Amino acid sequence: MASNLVVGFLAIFSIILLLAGTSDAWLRKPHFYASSCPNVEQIVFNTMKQAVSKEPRMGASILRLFFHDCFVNGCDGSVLLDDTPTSQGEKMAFPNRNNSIRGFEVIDAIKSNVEAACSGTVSCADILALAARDGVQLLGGPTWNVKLGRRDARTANMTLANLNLPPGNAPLANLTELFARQNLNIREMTALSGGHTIGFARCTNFRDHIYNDSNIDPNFAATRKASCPRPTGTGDFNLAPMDIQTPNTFDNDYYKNLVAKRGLLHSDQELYNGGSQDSLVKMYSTNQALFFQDFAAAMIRMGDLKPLTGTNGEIRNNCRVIN
Ligand code: HEM
Ligand SMILES: *[C@@H]1O[C@H](CO)[C@@H](O)[C@H](O)[C@H]1NC(C)=O
Ligand SMILES: *[C@@H]1O[C@H](CO)[C@@H](O)[C@H](O)[C@H]1NC(C)=O
Ligand SMILES: *[C@@H]1O[C@H](CO)[C@@H](O)[C@H](O)[C@H]1NC(C)=O
Ligand SMILES: CC(=O)N[C@H]1CO[C@H](CO)[C@@H](O)[C@@H]1O
Repeated sequence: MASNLVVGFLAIFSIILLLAGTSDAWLRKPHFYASSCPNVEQIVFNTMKQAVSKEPRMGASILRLFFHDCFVNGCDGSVLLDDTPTSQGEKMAFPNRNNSIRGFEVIDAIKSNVEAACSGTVSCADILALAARDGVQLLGGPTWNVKLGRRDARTANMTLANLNLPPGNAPLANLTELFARQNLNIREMTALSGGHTIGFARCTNFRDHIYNDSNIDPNFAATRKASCPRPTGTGDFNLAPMDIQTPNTFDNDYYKNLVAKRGLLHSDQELYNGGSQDSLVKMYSTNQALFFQDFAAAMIRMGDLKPLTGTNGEIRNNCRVIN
């Protein structure tokens, strides 16, 4: 009897410890809006579906938007804020500027559809987290449960965006450090980089790699040079697919390309250049299921970054401006 009681207490006690110990106790998965906005996931999905069928690249652009939100003070919708005369947003940070990050109109459309159904309830940060998940799935990738309950920042920080967002010419050590800063390990970094199986990059971001680096397939380099002239300032905005085979399909081609030395960015090829990530890249290149599993898990971890919860922040009425 007495020992049963002790065992029971121990069990309850360890459950409490477990709950207190999980880093994600703050977000109720995934039913945060179950009574306040029961259709939110459907509304986001339907609007994303329309946007992606109109322009498949939008799935990629929204995924990147979420990444750039989370790496600057957590997933708090800060990246969505426009500049105002008195406060600078993050849209002019170097990795974001000149409309390199895009998809704001789609987020606006989702927000207005969500507001029509449940006014003043769902944060822009949560909308972005859901939309990124849906974009990946709509292009053929994995899906996952998005933890909800984030609130929106009342500030943005362009300086921090410049410091925290990885540049396309970064070496492996720098990439590793930038992800470690966000408590993401190197395996999670390599999995998340698989986001580059969709979307496009500008000549200005891969010019040096195709003209100056030697760890690149010469035929691939020649193909890319055809639409990315050498002199700076010429064709800077010309686009190339991050995955030369299927830029609108979320698959494991990114890793196959790295193994074949067809990474588009210098930073991409750093993951398969004789270093610590070679074996994982090789594994993902032959095991898409493993990549999908790791990618989904890492997206959830990235989505957990420094959330505003409770009464912190706000639920923005318009994703571009604070209330
Ligand atoms: C590992 C470090 C990373 C670096 C250095 C990097 C860098 C870049 C660069 C330079 C571009 C092209 C931007 C342009 O030319 O306008 C790009 C595009 C993109 N990135 Fe990353 N990125 C990284 C990680 C990630 C992660 C973690 C994700 C998402 C999970 C992601 C998703 C994307 C997507 C989807 C695009 C294409 C966007 C579009 O077509 O609109 N990237 N990235
Ligand atoms: C923005 O981030 C930088 C770098 O962490 C920090 O020094 C600065 O105080 C931040 N600015 C604001 C307005 O929070
Ligand atoms: C890599 O990190 C070092 C040290 O922080 C920095 O000086 C250098 O500019 C970075 N290089 C790139 C290409 O980001
Ligand atoms: C390649 O390297 C040379 C020498 O360091 C440099 O002048 C040039 O700007 C680099 N980039 C390209 C696209 O040639
Ligand atoms: C290629 C390029 O960088 N173009 C523009 C990007 O945005 C800055 C700031 O607005 C402009 O000065 C550049 O000309």
